[in-house]
Amino acid sequence: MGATIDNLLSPGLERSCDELNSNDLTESVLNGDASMQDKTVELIWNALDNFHIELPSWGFADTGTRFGKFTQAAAATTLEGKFSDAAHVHAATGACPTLALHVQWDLPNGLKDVPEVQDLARRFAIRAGSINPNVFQNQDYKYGSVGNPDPAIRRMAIRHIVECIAISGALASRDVSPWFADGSNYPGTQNIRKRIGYFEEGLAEIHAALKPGQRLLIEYKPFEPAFYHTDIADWGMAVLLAKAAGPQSFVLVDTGHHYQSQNIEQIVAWLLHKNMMGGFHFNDRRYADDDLTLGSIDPYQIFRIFHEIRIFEWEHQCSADIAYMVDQSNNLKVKIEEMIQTACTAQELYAKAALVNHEQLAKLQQHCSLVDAEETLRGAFWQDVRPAIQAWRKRQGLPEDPMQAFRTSGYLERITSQRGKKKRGGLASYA
Ligand SMILES: [Mn+2]
Repeated sequence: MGATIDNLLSPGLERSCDELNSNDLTESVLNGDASMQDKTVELIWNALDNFHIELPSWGFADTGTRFGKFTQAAAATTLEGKFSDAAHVHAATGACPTLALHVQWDLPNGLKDVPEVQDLARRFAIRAGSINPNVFQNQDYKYGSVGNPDPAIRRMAIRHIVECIAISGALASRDVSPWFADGSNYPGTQNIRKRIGYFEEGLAEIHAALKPGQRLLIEYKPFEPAFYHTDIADWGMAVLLAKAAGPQSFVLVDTGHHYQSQNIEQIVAWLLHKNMMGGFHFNDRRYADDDLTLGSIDPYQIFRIFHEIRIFEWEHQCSADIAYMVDQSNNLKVKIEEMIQTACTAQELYAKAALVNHEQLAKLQQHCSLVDAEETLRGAFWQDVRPAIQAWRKRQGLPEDPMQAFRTSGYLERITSQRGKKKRGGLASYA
């Protein structure tokens, strides 16, 4: 562990807002301040060199709302299609080298499907990412999975997640991230404490199956589909269960899984402080778990989360071991375009967070210079990082405009025609 806040501080530092604002990239360019511009570009490039965000395989398939779904001719119907689509997003952005897999949808035969996934990963140069068990879809899970009062159902759920750990091991992917829909809809219908015990027991057994280096990421959600109580409803419950499970267990923060107005970056700060921050499922929302495109509603929220991570890393002089993943469900935008938009937005917001002057901020916080501290944060957020990101892309041999490059590649037209024909053919056979 490196420098602490205290030994980074030097007394008597107070800067005016005007001085702080002179850090603005646009202004420094206008003033011909080449060194400031170079430093800003260097910060952004270093940040992007080390920033990756994992795409969800289900983001390329036809998914929808609980009221129905609007299908797209170009949506992937096979795992090969999902890998191929993900490879195009990565080729356009350079930010998405891994694909999260959902066992029930992508590996319906479990371990037997591993060779096919390995083959696809090689062919498309996209690595298998986090493995997502499914203990919420089968009819057996009507009253819960690991929290079900029926020991046979609990056993079935545990066995499934243990198999997912084996799949993850075989694919050399690191994280297994179960989400539990477990809960109840009416007061008095379930014993909440008994179910806590089932989760403690079940997760400990699951944890025991982890090999060295593997991680179990526990995701929480306050409500939906359960509307009275959810067994893992918030980050505190997730931390306690992860701690009870064992040292390779961490918490997964899905940005859509919070009550309105909850301070998510504070949760992130706590998880970092307690060394329990495992990963993110990024998405945006206006009301509940809306699964909208990252940064589409509140980009400042995502920036603030990235800032908490960056300042933690600066204080500890290390990089936090966090899996950045996308978990979105979009059925209106063109799916691949939405993923390119997501990856680019994530890069922009991460780059902005990299521009916060941590040394200056620490001093201002220590002196309770409220306006100046806040302006230090806001100043970074409002910088236009896009020219520097464009330059980074050029240096990486990536297209300078990822969306434009994708649109001119002809890929969308090709898959729309090929997959559309197959789908129409499929429907025709029922006629
Ligand atoms: Mn999620």
